[in-house]
Amino acid sequence: MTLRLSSTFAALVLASATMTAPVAFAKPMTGAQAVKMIDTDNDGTVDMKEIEATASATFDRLEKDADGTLDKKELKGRLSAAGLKKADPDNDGTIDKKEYLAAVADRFQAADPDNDGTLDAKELKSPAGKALLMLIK
Ligand SMILES: [Ca+2]
Ligand SMILES: [Ca+2]
Ligand SMILES: [Ca+2]
Ligand SMILES: [Ca+2]
Repeated sequence: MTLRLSSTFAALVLASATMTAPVAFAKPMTGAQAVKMIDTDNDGTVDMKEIEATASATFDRLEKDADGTLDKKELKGRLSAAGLKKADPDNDGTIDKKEYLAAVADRFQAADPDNDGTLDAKELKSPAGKALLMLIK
């Protein structure tokens, strides 16, 4: 009984700690944090394969109504109207996974001015890098 009570208490403390934490989450991610999140092989940079894995998981997470495409509502805050138009070559008003990954690849290229096929923390912190992160995080 006592044990149960104290674990309930612990859960409450944990919950309130989490409630005060969002300030940290609300801050924009630093390049280094972004690398850490995406860099599954831990070499300190993110390559297209790692980005694609993250993007693919994000697509599935955003795709709430499971119709196979992301619509304007599902993409809210990630793509501007102009960005959506550009990412939608078949012009059906929604982004399927192929279109999404193509848009991600586009932004990856834009964020990789030294063209070495990987993005380091500095490149991810650039405006193009941020645009990429906004699309896939
Ligand atoms: Ca890596
Ligand atoms: Ca959908
Ligand atoms: Ca489309
Ligand atoms: Ca690079």
